[in-house]
Parts: sequence; structure tokens; C-alpha cells
Amino acid sequence: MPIEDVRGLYGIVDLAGDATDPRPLARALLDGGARVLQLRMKGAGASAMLAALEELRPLCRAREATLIVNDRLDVALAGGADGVHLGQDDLPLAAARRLAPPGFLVGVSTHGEAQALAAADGGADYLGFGPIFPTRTKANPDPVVGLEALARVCRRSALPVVAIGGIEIEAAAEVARAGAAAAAIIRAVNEAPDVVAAARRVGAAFGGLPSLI
Ligand code: TZP
Ligand code: MG
Repeated sequence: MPIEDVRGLYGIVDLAGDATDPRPLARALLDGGARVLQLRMKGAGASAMLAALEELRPLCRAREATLIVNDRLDVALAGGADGVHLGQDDLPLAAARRLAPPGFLVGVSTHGEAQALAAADGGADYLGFGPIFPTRTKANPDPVVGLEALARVCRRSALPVVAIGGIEIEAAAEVARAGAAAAAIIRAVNEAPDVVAAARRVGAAFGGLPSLI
């Protein structure tokens, strides 16, 4: 995918249980305008992740959306995803680059300016940055970084920055004004009564907004 596709809502298909069908949520996020989907299955084994990835790949291909796998480069490569999203405790970026083919996207979660700049220097394709606000979705989250740190990282990095953590629909415009390319949101979108409408509102918050930075 072109890196510019990391824009607006970065949808996360967050599956709590191994047996959950990922397609209804994925379809709703795509219908709501998400151009990127990440498969996130904390605690799941590789075969359950691969099975979910097999379901998601045709949906994303049909919409020309980018498909990223959280944490697991092996699953991402085996399942024909477009990229992987690595946390600070996952495979290091340099090692992932050695294994991944040219053009394969590698995003890195960062939780402070030093980590963000290190990931950019190390050749990440995009930066995750957060948690911007308090979140209950992630177990043991890093300390909240806030909007000002987000704005500083966006100013200092030439890479797209994907803001994450506790972002409400109403806060998406502030996140966009801070300079983020996209907002990765789990609870406020995936648990909204109307997921498609919630996703659309996030995309609209990023559309045509002049950066104040
Ligand atoms: N990484 C940092 S915060 C977070 C992740 C995966 C959870 C984001 O979920 P929510 O529900 O949008 O706070
Ligand atoms: Mg991770």
C-alpha cells in the first residue's frame, strides 16, 4: 500500500476470543471508510491468527485496503498481509526488516519521543504513538503521553504518526490537528452502537482539516 493510505481511521479488528468471526467488524470498518485494518488477537496462537487473516485478506483486497498484523511477523508473512505492527517487546525493527520482503510495511508502537525518533531512524514505515489518553483496552498500558507530546512527535518525524489510546470520536479532530496521520481506535469505534457511522465520523475529522502545527 502507499504509505499515504495510513490516513483517517486506522481500524483495529480486535478479537478477544479465538473463535470470533472477524468479518462483520472488518466489513463495518471498511464500510465506514477505513483504508487500513490491523488484526489484533492478544493471547491467540499463530494458527488462530492465520485463520482470521485468511478471512480478512479477501475483504481488504476487494476494497484495496491495507492489512496489517499486530505483533507477529511470521503470521503476517505466512498469511500474505501487507505489513506488521511491532511493539517495543516484539521482534526488533532491524530483525523484522531482515526477514520482510521489500515494500512490506513495518509500523512500530512508541510511547515517548525518544522511542519515536529511534523507530524513525531505524526505518519504520509509520509510527504508532500513545497512549494519547487513558485507555482500559490495553493491559498494562504505558503512561499517557497526551496531545502535546503527540504534536511534538508529529513535528519532528517525517513519517506518518498513528495516534492510539483512549481516543473518543469527539477527540479525533484534536488528534488530527496535532498532526497525526491517523487515529487507531478500538473501544469508541468497535463498541459504538453504529460502527459504520462512528468510523465515518473519525474519517471526517481528518478530512480537509488544516494542520494547526
Ligand atoms: N496500544 C496503546 S493503547 C491501545 C493499544 C493497542 C488500546 C487502544 O484502544 P482504545 O480502546 O481505543 O483505547
Ligand atoms: Mg505488540
